[in-house]
Amino acid sequence: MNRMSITRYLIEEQQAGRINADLRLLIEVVARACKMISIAVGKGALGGVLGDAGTGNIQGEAQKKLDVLSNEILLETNAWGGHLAACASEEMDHSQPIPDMYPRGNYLLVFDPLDGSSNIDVNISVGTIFSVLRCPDDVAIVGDEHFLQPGSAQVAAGYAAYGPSTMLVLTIGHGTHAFTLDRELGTFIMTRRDIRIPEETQEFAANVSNQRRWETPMQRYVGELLQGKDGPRGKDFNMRWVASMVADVHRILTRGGVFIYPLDEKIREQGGKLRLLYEANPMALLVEQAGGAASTGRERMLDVQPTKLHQRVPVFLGSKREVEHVVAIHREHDASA
Ligand code: AHM
Ligand code: MG
Repeated sequence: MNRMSITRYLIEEQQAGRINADLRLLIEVVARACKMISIAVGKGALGGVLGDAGTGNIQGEAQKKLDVLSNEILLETNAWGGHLAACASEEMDHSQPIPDMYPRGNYLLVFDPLDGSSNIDVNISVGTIFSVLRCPDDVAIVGDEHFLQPGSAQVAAGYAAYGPSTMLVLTIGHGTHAFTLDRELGTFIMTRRDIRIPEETQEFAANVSNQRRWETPMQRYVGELLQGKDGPRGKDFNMRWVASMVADVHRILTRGGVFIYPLDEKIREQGGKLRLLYEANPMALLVEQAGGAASTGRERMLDVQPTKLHQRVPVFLGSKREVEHVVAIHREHDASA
């Protein structure tokens, strides 16, 4: 059988001049870290990894044991290879430069080590999301400010989904490709090349329990979806919400759909629920590279200039026509306001 391992894929991309050796190593190391996290997630209660860590992160969220463990795995595996200048994470207040005893590289890695934490203890899919940026030249001490680059500057992005199978979905800016972990070999094998998200969809993902607090355009939008055939859209819509962004986005990359996490009154001050640098941006790049679209409702996601490491944004992404529809509804609303 002619199977394309992630190593072979990356070497061929390097030979084609699309990535250099350092970026190849970086992605291989992240993939290895994801395998380690996958093993820990898979052990569940038998591994003693479920439950709260008893600590909180800068976002005021209680950390789970697996949040902390996954963060440590990503930091440790990436510390010594010489490919990184610094890491930043959902679980750390500030970015962390590579320790002085190790060689320093030219890339910045930012990640959500275990996304969908509320699903850990109930045995539902969770994932790891990551984004790679270039460290600006001539930086002596790397700090949070160097991570504040728009999503269009990402040189690679991806996620690992820890579901019935473990998958790694990756883009280096040349299409979005999916790899499935062969557990016997311990190798990620390409199982979908050049994923294309259908442009039209009849499926949406939203936490509709927040509907009454959403901004007016989104109340209207979802209201119209729920009216189905009898409403202005003239067709029925199905709804799915895993509450693990990785799992919801993976479904959309597989069969289309639109994912929405709008601004609501409860989170207005924070600017949204999902974080720009390590949730929205990597997913936006993967989705755009698969022919979909990603927006804040008012701006292309990848054009947003970040001002804070843990900045939050409203998120609308997935099938292109549906995201365009969401953007049009925001535009009409803002024009009439
Ligand atoms: P987390 O990174 O702390 O797990 O939070 C992000 C998660 C996303 O995976 C998911 O889309 C969303 O939060 C679910 O939010 P809610 O619980 O409000 O439905
Ligand atoms: Mg998250």
